[in-house]
Parts: sequence; C-alpha cells; structure tokens
Amino acid sequence: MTKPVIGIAGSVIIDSGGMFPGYRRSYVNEDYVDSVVQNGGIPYIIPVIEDDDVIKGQLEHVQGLILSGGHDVDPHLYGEELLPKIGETWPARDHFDMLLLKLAEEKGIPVLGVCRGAQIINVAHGGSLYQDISYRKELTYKHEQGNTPTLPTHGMKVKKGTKLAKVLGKTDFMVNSFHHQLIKKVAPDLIESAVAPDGVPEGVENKAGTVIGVQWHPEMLHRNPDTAFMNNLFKFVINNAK
Ligand SMILES: [Mn+2]
Repeated sequence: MTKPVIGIAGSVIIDSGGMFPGYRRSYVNEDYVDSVVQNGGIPYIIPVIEDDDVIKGQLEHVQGLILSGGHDVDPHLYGEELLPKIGETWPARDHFDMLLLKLAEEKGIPVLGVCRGAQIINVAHGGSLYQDISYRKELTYKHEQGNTPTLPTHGMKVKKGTKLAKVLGKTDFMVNSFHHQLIKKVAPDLIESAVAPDGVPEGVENKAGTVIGVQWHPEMLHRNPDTAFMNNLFKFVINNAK
C-alpha cells in the first residue's frame, strides 16, 4: 500500500551565523517530519509562496495537511491594530496558510494545526486572539515555558464528545506550551475542544471533524513515553488522508 503524502506548511528562517548571513531559507522543524514518518506518512515540506495558483498546485499534491507553528497572526485579520507586545507578523504567510486550509477543507482532507496553526484556523473561521498573554485580564498561567520541548508544563482538559477526545483517547493530561498569543474568541462555526486550567482555549475543530487545531506542540511530545498518545494526532491526519 502506498503511504499518504502529508504536506507540512513551512516557514522561512534567516541565516544569521552561517555562510550567507541574511539569506532566507524555507524550512520546518524536523519534529514535524519525524512525526509524519513515525506514524506512516510521507512528509513533504510546502514552502511559503505568494502566488495563489502555485499554492493551489501545492495542495493538489498532498492527501493531508499540517499547519506548523511560528509567526504571530496579523491582527488586522480579526479587526485589530498591532499592539506593542505582538511579535513578528508575516501577512503573506497568513494568506498562504489560510488558502491551504480553505482548499483542504473544500476537499475534505484532514488538517492538523499546531500552535500558530491552531490560531490561524481560529482566525480564518472568524475567531480572534490575544496579541500577547499580558492583554488577558483573567489570571493566566505560564504558556511560554522556555526550553525542554518534551516537558509537559500545564494541564489540559479535552471536552468529551469532541473529535479531539476521540482521536487522543484521553481527556485529562499535561502539555508543553510555547505560545505568547492566546485564542481569545473561538470562531462561531468552530468547536472549542480543549481548555487549559486558566480557561484559555487550546483546542479548536471544525464541525465536519476534518480539521483539528491544538495550541500545544504534539510533534515535540510524541517521543516522550509519557505523552506518546500525541502520535494519535498525526495518525488522525495520516489514517484519514485522501
Ligand atoms: Mn498553553
């Protein structure tokens, strides 16, 4: 049986200490690549492109899609100006990710959004974000844990009856956390599937059950035996690929 091709939407890293300072390089973190291989898929990195026809062509070659982490989402997409504590934005990448998502949803191919990927799913569907943790008035726990990507640092409750609960087979566990932006308002046509102990929404999914977004990093947790069930998120994309 041929394994399904899973596209991992990429980013750009700028060479700082290498041979070509300032050079732009298309990339994804290898954890995403490993997660796809380990769970039976064929990973393809999809470089960020600004040409819609090329983006459409990119999506035609994959049977499942992963939206990876990175840049802050442009607040203009949810009706706000940039506040002082926002990080780096890249509107062209937002457009790229959102077009891939739209096309994937139209085709009904499975999508996993990780961190920024979950945030872009929420914003694409009409939800909003806090531009930085400090803008949330309620008590908010630490969501930028620093190093040790495999270490879970805060709790997570998955809502029973959601696609996420079915996929993970668990509803109460610990996750890692590397985000300074938070989901504020969950999009009206999405389901809030997971919530952190401080009430921050950390999981969203579409009603069709083809799109799952999580604000933590399952690709960093999948090799930790305590959180090996995070592999199920990649199996969701790979086993439903079409
Ligand atoms: Mn978190």
